[in-house]
Amino acid sequence: MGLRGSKPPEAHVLLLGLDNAGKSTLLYKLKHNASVSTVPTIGFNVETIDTKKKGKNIAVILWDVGGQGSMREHWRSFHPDAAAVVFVVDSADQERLGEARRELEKTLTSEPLSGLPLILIANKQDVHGALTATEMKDKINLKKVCSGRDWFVQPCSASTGFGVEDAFKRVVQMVKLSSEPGAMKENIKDTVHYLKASSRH
Ligand code: G3D
Ligand code: MG
Repeated sequence: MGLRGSKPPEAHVLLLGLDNAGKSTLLYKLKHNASVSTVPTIGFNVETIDTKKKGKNIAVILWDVGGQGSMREHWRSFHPDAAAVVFVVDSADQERLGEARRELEKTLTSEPLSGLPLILIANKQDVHGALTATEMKDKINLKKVCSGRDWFVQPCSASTGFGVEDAFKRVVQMVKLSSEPGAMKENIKDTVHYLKASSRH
């Protein structure tokens, strides 16, 4: 709404991670402060949250692209406009930690994401036996994986809400605002079109 040019700058944030990590739960907790029962995401969920950064209005657009294998190839299509990467890990699922780490490394080697800040969400802290944020950071060897970029590990429970606001504040603090806010790039539009079409089936 409003006059062209009066729109606040937009920051596109990719919410990535393996399936079942808690991305969709986190997104809806953040947006609606609600526990929505999630189904495995086919296609994507996107939500805009209006907030302020250094006293200026900005719109944070969170893209929750499905984490399942077949969807992962589409992550790449969302990269060019990204201002930050939020990578969600299930801290209680140590069996898949190696897989999560490999996926994270693969994601971060993507050229359009080079130098972007990474916020790692050590999710499901409410589950007994979950790795702490520090344990997670060490097991993933985050310092090495994230060399050349800002990074932060946030303990969180998307179910209870613990750490959710802090995670968002950290994202806002760390996002790099594009000098050209506004329109999505063509390839993102194409991807959105594709995903909408495929989720109808
Ligand atoms: P995804 O979008 O990353 O694939 P979802 O993951 O948000 O769909 O969550 C997958 C499952 O993990 C869901 O359970 C969800 O309720 C649960 N979950 C997400 N975050 C947390 C958390 O912080 N703590 C706990 N205990 N569970 C969480 P179901 O049973 O619906 O599959
Ligand atoms: Mg999901």
